[in-house]
Amino acid sequence: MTEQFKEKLSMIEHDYEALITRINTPEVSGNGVFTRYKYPILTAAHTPIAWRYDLDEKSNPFLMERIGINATMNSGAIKWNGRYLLVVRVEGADRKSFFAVAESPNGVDHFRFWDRPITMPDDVIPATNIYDMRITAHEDGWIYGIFCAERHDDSIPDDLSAATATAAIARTKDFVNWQRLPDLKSKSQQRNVVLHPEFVDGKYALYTRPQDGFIDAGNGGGIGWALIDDITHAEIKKEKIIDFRYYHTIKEVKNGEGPHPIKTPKGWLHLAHGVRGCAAGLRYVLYMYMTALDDPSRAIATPGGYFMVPEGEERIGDVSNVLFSNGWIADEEGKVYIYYASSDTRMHVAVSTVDKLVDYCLNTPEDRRTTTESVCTLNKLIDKNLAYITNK
Ligand code: BGC
Ligand code: BMA
Repeated sequence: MTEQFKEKLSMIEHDYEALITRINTPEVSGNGVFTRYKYPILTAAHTPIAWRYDLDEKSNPFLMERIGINATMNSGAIKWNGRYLLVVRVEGADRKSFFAVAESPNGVDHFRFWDRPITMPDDVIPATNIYDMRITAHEDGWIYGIFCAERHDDSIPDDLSAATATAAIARTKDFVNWQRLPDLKSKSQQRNVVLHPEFVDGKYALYTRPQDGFIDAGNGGGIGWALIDDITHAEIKKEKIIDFRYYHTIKEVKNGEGPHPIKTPKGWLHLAHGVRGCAAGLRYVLYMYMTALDDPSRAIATPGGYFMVPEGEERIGDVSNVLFSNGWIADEEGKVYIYYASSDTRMHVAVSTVDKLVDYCLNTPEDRRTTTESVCTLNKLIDKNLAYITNK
């Protein structure tokens, strides 16, 4: 190895280690509901050097990157053997996404990728692209990953952008070896399908998102719910909408379940994304809702408006104006780590607690869907506060 090559390599390694071991710090300001952390927890630069460089001076004398990594985003999350694991959607410069595990000892920094990406077995008809895995440690003992499998829509051969979205299902015990099950059978296309962690009426339960076309949620109505007899041949026979979309709300155009809901004594806590159209394109924000403990498909709280929106640098990226979350971790002590991606580019964490999120859901006024009603809701709080201040 020449001195020059050695020096360049050691600089790359030094910068990489500095990035991985950078301490993350909570932001001081905020709305009291959650606390954002200062630095993104994963970026393309966090992917291992050995994935990007050919480290052999003979075949790579200029020590250039050979394989470009474009983004690290929409990640599933789970606490596993005391470690915080993300199953990251890594996207190469070639636009193909793949899954890779990144692990942290504390959930907020030191995220380090495992040596290799996941080799996901294909279904009978191989997909062109796979992305956005939701992880569920199910009470049947398996850890499931449900993700979107995208293929060209060959019924429209002349349109190179015509595609189909299907929910793919795989399961694992160690995040290295995955058993691929047949894709979900459904009358409509599906993205954002999530497995509920418990059996419901003795069956597997899925949050679904029926859609008219590849992009268009159309008459799909919103987040759906379906019970599945056999997860090894999953088929939606009956589907009902449990979280509807409405005109002039943050989820007018599309919505989709985030990670699987968190069980609390007061009900199931849900995190989802809502999409609306505007002159700048689609705007993706996060929102929450709660469902009943004895029936996870029955809404008991629907706080109005968004929970989180892109802020600052989060607003800019490959697909700007997007927050997307498909992973969160509720710790033993009631802390909740919300993992979210900004603008299809990088991963972040915000921290809250189960108690705060339940309080947020149960006490945030609903969206009553007109200006008049919103002002009315606002005045109620002002009246209460004015009375409180006068009586003090
Ligand atoms: C992209 C996804 C996106 C979907 C719909 C896919 O090709 O990879 O990130 O959600 O299209 O726009
Ligand atoms: C899709 C999602 C995500 C992505 C978002 C914005 O519909 O499934 O993959 O973050 O669009 O591009």
